[in-house]
Amino acid sequence: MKRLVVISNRVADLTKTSQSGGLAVGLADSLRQRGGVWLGWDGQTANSDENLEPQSKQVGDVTQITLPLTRRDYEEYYLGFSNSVLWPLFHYRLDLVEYKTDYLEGYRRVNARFADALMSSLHEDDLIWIHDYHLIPLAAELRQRGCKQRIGFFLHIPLPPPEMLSAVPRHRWLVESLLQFDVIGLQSQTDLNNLQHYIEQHLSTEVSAEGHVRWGDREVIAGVYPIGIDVDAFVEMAERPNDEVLIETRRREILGRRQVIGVDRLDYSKGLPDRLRAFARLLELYPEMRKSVALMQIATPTREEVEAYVEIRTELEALSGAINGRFADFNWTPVHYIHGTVPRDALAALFRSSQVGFVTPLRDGMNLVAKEYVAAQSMDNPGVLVLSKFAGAAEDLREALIVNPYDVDDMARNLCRALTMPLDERQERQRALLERIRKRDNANWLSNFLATLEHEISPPPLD
Ligand code: ADQ
Repeated sequence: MKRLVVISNRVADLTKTSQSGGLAVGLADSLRQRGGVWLGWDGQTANSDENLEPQSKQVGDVTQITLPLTRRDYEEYYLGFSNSVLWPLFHYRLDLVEYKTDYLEGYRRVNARFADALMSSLHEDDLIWIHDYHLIPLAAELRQRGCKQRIGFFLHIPLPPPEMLSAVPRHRWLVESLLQFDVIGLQSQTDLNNLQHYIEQHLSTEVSAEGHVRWGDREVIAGVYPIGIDVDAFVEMAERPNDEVLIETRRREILGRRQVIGVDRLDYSKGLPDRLRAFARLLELYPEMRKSVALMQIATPTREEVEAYVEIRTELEALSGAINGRFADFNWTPVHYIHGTVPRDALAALFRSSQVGFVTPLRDGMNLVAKEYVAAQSMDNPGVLVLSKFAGAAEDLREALIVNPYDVDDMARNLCRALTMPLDERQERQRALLERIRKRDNANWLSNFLATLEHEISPPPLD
């Protein structure tokens, strides 16, 4: 088995167990099995250019290499090009793009520094796997330095249609950089179609039905590898009693109240304002629902130095206050808004005790919360997933109630349908959804991607 070299913007904590969940843990397990290297930013900003040496640390068979960024790198590469240009653009939000030439320069500079730091650690037959939008030019930088190893790329976020992609200055350079990878992994068929259309329209190159692109003397494979979760670990966590959640659940049961749950990073792509409006609309359209249901929205702060994130926070606080002001009674608060993070075991228990998982992003690469909500349900009395049609997960999770996150009335009606759905229909949907998330779990994602990278085996077709 070849050694694996993973590069991502941030390096995950390699000492975490599968209970902590998430993609990082799956990748860390693969690294431990194969041995390898994980390289990324250490999360620190250095005050000067003098102290930018990579730091290397051995954790079992894995070498962890971290790099600091200067304050300027952080502003231009991370806050700037990555999160004020690529993130909004790739989430179809041209209105939020804030482009500056300095951002692009910073982005190229940091990618070049990542390449410099990596070159001396590479072995001849390593497999290199680069993650996400922060590092699109990294393969090109490595190739310029003579790297001949196979390099894969996985984009965790959506890839927009060519009409949008071409709004970013130097878009052609960006896509040509992508074609320096051997394998380009995307979350959904929509993303793959968008990439194919761009390549055909702007680079006048054909993409075969299997996703093969001939680019110069290189053969590149683009494919769909939907990311998943470690289902068993999540089921186990959700089944474990959690005293604090249990007390709240009992209280709700005594009062005959149901709970709708939303859990997200506080990001404008997650559709939170319209989600809250849809909940208010439910109370308006179906007055009998008042006092018998509440929405718990947990939103973790993120990227707070970018203006658009400050605005979304202010908007949500005002909205939840307004809804509570309008509908609350002395013994019932309709919206329970938590600006923070909840430990994963409590989260799993909260999913299990909530009758509806309300996942309504305006655009999302996949959305793992949708899969976690399904994994957490009991078969005796499962809840219902209400899912945006613009989440990558909606291509697969067809037994969810699929909604348009721009249509508040549609979301309110589907919330009502979820809250009144008979047990046998809920069980039928749950059975199908559970099978789907098991079929496309975290282990599957890893092995399919690595099979293409290592042996050029195409991913299994989506059904
Ligand atoms: P994210 O945008 O972060 O990921 P998501 O896929 O939902 O979105 O993953 C979030 C993870 O963080 C989940 O495991 C969730 O439980 C956890 N989490 C989120 N909010 C939390 C909170 N308030 N408290 C505790 N835990 C919380 C990006 C892309 C997605 C893609 C993933 C993986 O934007 O589309 O699915 O990467 O590729």
